[in-house]
Amino acid sequence: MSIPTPTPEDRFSFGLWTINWPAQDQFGVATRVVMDPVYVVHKLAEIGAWGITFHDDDLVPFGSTEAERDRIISDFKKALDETGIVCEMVTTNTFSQPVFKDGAFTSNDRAVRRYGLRKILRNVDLAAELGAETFVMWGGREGAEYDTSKDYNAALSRYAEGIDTVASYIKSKGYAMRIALEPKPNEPRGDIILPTVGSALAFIARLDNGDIVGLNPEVGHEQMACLNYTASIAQALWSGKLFHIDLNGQKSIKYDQDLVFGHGDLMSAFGTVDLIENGFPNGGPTYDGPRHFDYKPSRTESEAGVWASAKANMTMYLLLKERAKAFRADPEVQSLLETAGIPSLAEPTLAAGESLDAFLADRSVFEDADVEALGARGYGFVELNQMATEYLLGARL
Ligand SMILES: [Mn+2]
Repeated sequence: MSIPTPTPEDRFSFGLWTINWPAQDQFGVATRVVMDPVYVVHKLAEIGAWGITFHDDDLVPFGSTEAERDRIISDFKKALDETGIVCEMVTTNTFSQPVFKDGAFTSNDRAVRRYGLRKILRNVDLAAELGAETFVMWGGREGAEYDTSKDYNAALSRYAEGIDTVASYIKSKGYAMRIALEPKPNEPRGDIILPTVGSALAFIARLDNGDIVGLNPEVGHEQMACLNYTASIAQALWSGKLFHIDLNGQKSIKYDQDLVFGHGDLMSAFGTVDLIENGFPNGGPTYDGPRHFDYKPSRTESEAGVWASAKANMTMYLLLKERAKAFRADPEVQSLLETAGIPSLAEPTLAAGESLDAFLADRSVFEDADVEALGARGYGFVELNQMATEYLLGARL
């Protein structure tokens, strides 16, 4: 196995806030300088990336004049044109400034909610101008530290009102763009509204304009809630709502680490890439969107380390992709999948045309069933998983 080289055909994209994070944290000041976005675009092209994404404030510093904003955007567009880097997604920062300390759409202050809505709508226009097809919304400050401080019923209604308003704006403008909500359980708020993929799916089902609202699940965010990222994106796929993905690494339920993809739970990353690249074993909905990384180069890294870590994300993905393809292609694996009952799971439990009466009358199902024999069956899941691990480690080629 050699180290693969990423190309634009792989459709890897990076948030401007990821590689350009100056590495300030709760306990320390920045250890790097913020780079010019034009330089970042050129560097991304150089290392084989395909796309870039940003929050409005990553590109245009908060409080810039209209003239400054126009100049920055024009320079950025020129860099995109020169390099062929695609701006595939845009998102709005409704969490950094003091005005959003209690959230944007769910702030207890109505004037803040109205201000936040305008900031987002202005950014929708910019996203459309740059050709972005996905508009991500991560409500990092939509939440609370204390149950006494938030009327969750009203907050959910205001959240829905906000998302529906943005969605209806997108439709009214005829933009070819979809909204992707990004769940997260906590951080920066003590608890965030829409903490998991499951919560967000239930929320979207209640929206008036939910047809253009889906999800942007992030590896670390699900894992912070001790959930299985692969299973979460699988349910988003099953629901027709996997609009975008944020790949990174996380080691268990602690603060949001934003490590390089695969540098957290490697086995889970293998499962994720296997699903994205190879689809469900029995077929079904697939993901064909960008392979987007939302990681942070560790605070210990210099600029050289920033680009090394950016490359590491892409290399990890390509290595896992190669391993997952080899795993699926092995006839021995196919036979283990058969033993495990994977193909059988795709068969409907009731036969075609079988009535409930006929089912209830079939004594072989229940009354005469050999429950002991059914219980004695081995599924061979461990052998299957060991096989996957051996492929992952390169012990099998
Ligand atoms: Mn994160």
